[in-house]
Amino acid sequence: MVEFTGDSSNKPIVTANTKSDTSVVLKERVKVQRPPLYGVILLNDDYTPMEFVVMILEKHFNKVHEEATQIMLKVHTEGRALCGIYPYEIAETKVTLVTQEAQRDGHPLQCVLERT
Ligand code: TYC
Repeated sequence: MVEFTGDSSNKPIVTANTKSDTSVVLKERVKVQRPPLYGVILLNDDYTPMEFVVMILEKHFNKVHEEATQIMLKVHTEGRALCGIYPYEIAETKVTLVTQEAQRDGHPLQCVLERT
C-alpha cells in the first residue's frame, strides 16, 4: 500500500500488505508552479492632471470612478500607490500602454513594475 505524507516532499509511505507479495504503485504528483506576480505602481508628479490619472485607472486597471479617485489621491498624497497585480507580461504591457498614453497627451506620468 502506498500513501503520501501529504507534505510538500511528495514522499510516499510504503507499507507491506498482508499477502506475501508487496506491490508499490507510485502515483505521479505533478508540481504546479504559479507564475510570479508583479505590482503595477503609479508615481506622483506635479504636472499630470488628476482627471487624466483617474481616466487611466478606469481604462487600464478596470477601476470604477470612486476607487480610481481614491487611488489617484493616494498617489498624490503619498507619492505612489498600487494599481494592480498581474503576471509579468501583462504588468509590463500595462506600464508600456500607460506611459505611451501619458506621453501622447504630454504628461510626465510614470508607472513602474514591482515584484510582489
Ligand atoms: N500630483 C498631480 C497634481 O497635483 C496629480 C497626480 C496624481 C499626478 C497621481 C500623478 O500618479 C499621479 N495634478
